[in-house]
Amino acid sequence: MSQTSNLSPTTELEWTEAGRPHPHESAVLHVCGNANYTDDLPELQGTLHAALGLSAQAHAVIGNMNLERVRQVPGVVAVFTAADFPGDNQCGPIIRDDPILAAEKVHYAGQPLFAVVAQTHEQARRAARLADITYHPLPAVLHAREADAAGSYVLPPMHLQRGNPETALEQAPLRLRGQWQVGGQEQFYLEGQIAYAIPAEGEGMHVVCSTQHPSEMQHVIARALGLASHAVRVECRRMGGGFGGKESQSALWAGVATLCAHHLRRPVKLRADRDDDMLVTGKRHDFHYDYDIGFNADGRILAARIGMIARAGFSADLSGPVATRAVCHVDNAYYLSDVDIRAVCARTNTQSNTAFRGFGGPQGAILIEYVIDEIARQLDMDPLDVRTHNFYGRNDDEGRNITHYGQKVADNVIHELVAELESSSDYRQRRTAIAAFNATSPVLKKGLALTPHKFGIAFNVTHLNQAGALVHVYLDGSVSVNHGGTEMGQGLHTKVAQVVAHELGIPLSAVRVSATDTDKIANTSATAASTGADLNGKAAQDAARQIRQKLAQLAASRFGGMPDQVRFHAGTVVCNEQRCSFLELIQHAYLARVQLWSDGFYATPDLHWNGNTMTGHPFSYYAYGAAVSEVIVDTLTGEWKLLRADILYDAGQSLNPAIDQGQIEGAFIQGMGWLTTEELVWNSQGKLTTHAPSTYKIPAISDCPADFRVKLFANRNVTDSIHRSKAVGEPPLLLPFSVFFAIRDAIASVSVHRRSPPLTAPATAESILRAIHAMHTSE
Ligand code: MTE
Ligand code: LUZ
Ligand code: MOS
Repeated sequence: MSQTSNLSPTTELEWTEAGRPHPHESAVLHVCGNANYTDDLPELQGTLHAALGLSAQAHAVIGNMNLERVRQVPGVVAVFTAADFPGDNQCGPIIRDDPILAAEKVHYAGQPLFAVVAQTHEQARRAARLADITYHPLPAVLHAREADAAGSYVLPPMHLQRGNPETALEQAPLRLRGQWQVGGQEQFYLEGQIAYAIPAEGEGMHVVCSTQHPSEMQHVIARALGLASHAVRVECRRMGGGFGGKESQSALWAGVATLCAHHLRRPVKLRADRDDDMLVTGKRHDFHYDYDIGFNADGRILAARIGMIARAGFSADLSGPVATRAVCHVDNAYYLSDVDIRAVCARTNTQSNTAFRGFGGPQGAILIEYVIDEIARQLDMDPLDVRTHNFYGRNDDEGRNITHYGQKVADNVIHELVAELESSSDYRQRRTAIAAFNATSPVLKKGLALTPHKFGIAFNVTHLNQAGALVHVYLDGSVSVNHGGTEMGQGLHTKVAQVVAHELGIPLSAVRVSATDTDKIANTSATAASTGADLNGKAAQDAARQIRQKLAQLAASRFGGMPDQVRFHAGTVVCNEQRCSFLELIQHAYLARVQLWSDGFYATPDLHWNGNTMTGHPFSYYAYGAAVSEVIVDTLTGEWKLLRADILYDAGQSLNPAIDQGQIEGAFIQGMGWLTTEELVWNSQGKLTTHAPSTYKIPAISDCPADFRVKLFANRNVTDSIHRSKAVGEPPLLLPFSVFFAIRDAIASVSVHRRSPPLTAPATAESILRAIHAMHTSE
């Protein structure tokens, strides 16, 4: 599928386990089916299985909950409701507005009301359908604009202003106003939500679950059961994908499984089937925009007034930081001098929307790309030229390098990166060739687009930017690492192991990362915001460095010379022109009673944020990228295909170019699904009707372009990140903006005028056809 990438090892590193394209640490286990996910663990004797009973109504007071028929199903052991929590029935990650099991009222169709525990998974699922529940319906608000009109929000509105947007808008020679929207997206991790709760001694609890945030699970469970945190141990070896959907919303499943296990003192597993998973959990926020833009004849944006409505769903969950990230990404790669941005989190009677790869960043950035696409059509310019006219200034261009929230862009490479991609992708020649093709092809139309991105790296909630690690060196020279990050397929454990191997000068095969475990590292942050390797890599480096320093002192005392001149290299220790193996030094250290394990800690420096003024320095650095996509659209059916995609991504000095390439490809295809085929549909009663792969279409391998060229941009982080690398998890999700705008470009070609196709996201085949129809009818 993929072709080239610059896999050359980094030059500056003298020992290169970091920076090399090592395979994922579990690659062999993955392909052999031997990697253990939570549901693969051997079940303990006496294990019971739980299922959830879900609300049939979107908004109602719960009348009578008759669970007799549920209890009578053969195999059923117990039924639990909100009243059974000894502690706090609450899983809201920031604000406590999120019950684990609904009490008194239901706020969306699909909200869990009770849990039934049975001998088998199948029995529990069947029983859960048999409840007799009466509801006293309340008016349900299902649409974001409806909630906005009613002023119904889950959080106070946000506002950011810079310069004098009113005057700048009035004085701008040209003006563009409108509304637009992008849809939500289901995370569709292949492994669904699951928790396995095992009672431990006393009232203790050991919970194995699929979560990006073991510490948060520990806290939710401890509060729900009225226990101290030290009584609850949460463990996760790996997830079969999280994509943000297991950052906060694994808590409901962990909370319910543990509630059942607590009362029954037996192990209880709660595994969501796909329909329940999609009906219960929140998704990417759909966004609804109002924009008013002032610009000039060169296509330069002079002023912008932007309103964003994020559909939060029934509770706050992570909507606050999601909306903040959206506000901080409406600039994407462009300098916006005078802006007025408002963002609200609309309260609707639907699932509580949550983190999803990009975390509001894509929803912020795509709006300005849409605006630029509109400006280009209005001025009859190539959209790429409008883009480059609006880029942030180069780093020495004082005045055009401060973001609307006040952070200086000190690492801008977008000019060079886009120039390189424009040339390597033959953008201009292909533009001409496509125009010629379209002129002679009445039904099939091609389209082309290049879109850039700039993505801020760090949790925008400053205190979350911390991490811890433990490194243990054993007497056979093997090394065990544990850190607060979780593995969801993104290759975090591989990268952290590479950092430790590099630090100790040993081969990667000598290092193993063990399961994330709240008994090992306390008070961890979610593995999110693409910061997994930045934070945990630095923490593990800190731990490994402390061990290396002790070993260096020992080597110097044995061989002479200075400790800081001791070299650890390829399993060998070189000191004062003498050498011994790492293993010999370890054994010597043990006999000399030197500590061979250490903890490590890292807190990202120089971050601050004022939530009231929405200004500060929320990001450690920016990751840049750009993509060129070429599509072909069948104007009679609305079907289309991505023919070729060229990507250039700035991973700084990549920790692992092979893993980064996989992340870029995966994010690109996932983002393409969001903007094209993935459509969430709720019926007029507020029930999600697209709750299985039969009705919700994620991309398949056949949707990947036959010609897919992914390259890493030669760069080095100016910020002191781990080995000067840059994050890669989320930013490439913005690259398939180019697919959406290429489709729009193809549609525009059916009209001789350069008019704007009315196209919102997702651009499903139906909406593509509607846009084509509109182009014909209004000609
Ligand atoms: N890659 C895989 N294979 N599976 C995932 O669930 N999640 C993404 C990204 N890449 C994800 C993934 C998201 S939402 C984030 S925030 C990052 O990985 C988290 O990991 P990192 O910080 O270690 O990059
Ligand atoms: N901020 C952010 C967050 O930028 N990304 C996240 O994933 C996140 N999660 C929780 C709180 N703030
Ligand atoms: Mo990723 S959305 O920050 O889990």
